[in-house]
Amino acid sequence: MTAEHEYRAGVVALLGPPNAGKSTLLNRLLGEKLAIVTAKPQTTRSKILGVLTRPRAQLLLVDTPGKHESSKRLNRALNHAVQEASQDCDVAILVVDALRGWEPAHEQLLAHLGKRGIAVVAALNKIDRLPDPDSPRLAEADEVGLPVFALSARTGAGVETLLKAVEAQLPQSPPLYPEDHLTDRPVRWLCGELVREVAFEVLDQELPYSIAVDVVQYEDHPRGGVAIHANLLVARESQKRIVVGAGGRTIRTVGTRARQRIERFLGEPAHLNLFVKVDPRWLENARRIEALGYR
Ligand SMILES: Nc1nc2c(ncn2[C@@H]2O[C@H](COP(=O)(O)OP(=O)(O)OP(=O)(O)O)[C@@H](O)[C@H]2O)c(=O)[nH]1
Ligand SMILES: [Mg+2]
Repeated sequence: MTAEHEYRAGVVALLGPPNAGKSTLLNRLLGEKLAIVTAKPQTTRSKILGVLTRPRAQLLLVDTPGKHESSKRLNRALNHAVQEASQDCDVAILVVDALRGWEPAHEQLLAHLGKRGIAVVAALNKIDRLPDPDSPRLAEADEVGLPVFALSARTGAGVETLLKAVEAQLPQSPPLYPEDHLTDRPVRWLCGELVREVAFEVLDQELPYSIAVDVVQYEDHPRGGVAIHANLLVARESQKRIVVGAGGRTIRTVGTRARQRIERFLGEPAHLNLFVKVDPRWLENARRIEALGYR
């Protein structure tokens, strides 16, 4: 058997600035929805590992939060997740928004990865939004000598080419997870993420970034399916009023939609109870941040 027929496996980190499309690309690569995606930056708050098993290679894909400048404790936790991911990976995919181009965050990430000798490729994402799809501009990544892959995480165009290139960079290894393994995240946590996703959608412009979902109970329901009790944590009383809405209308909409999404995800009935709680210090409270899985 020649070397090129050996199986490969390793960790592939998706890195880049907020809103570049890392989570969309993760979901596209997996063909499943693991990470939540919204039009707002700072959507992803913790590392998520998704397992993609292919005929010749297994990719352990790590989605990360966008890289941030601020020193708020939550942002420090986010950046810590980025740092960890970029230390522990075999290949890094730097995700670039084709409309925004190469940004300082890419430069910082690249410097960090370069020091560790990690293989890096650039994914020029959102080419479906370029006026002229034949002329994706990624001069900077080209100049720093990275292989560049123009693609659209939304449509899937160009994604297979990227995958092949990434596979080729992985170390030879047998698969590291069983073939049917999808993620290291508990289903309970993923359900909380679906609630957070719906809250982002329903509250749209009004939503404070300082919202978190804490799944406090997740168990079999006596009449079948699962019973989930989750708290939506906000920082202030005024934010609670927004999330609850007039006569509780907003939180009911969130609850209904989230339940439907959870049922689709689980493939069984869900009984979802949502409560809105004011917890003024959660943003600054490291223990809570850790308890909520953001580290
Ligand atoms: N048109 C288009 N939109 C995309 C594409 N990929 C992502 N988006 C959109 O870009 C926005 C951000 O996508 P995310 O996947 O949440 O970005 P992210 O890099 O994970 O963002 P953070 O988690 O906040 O760092 C969402 O509105 C996506 O629907 C793409 O290929 N084409
Ligand atoms: Mg994300």
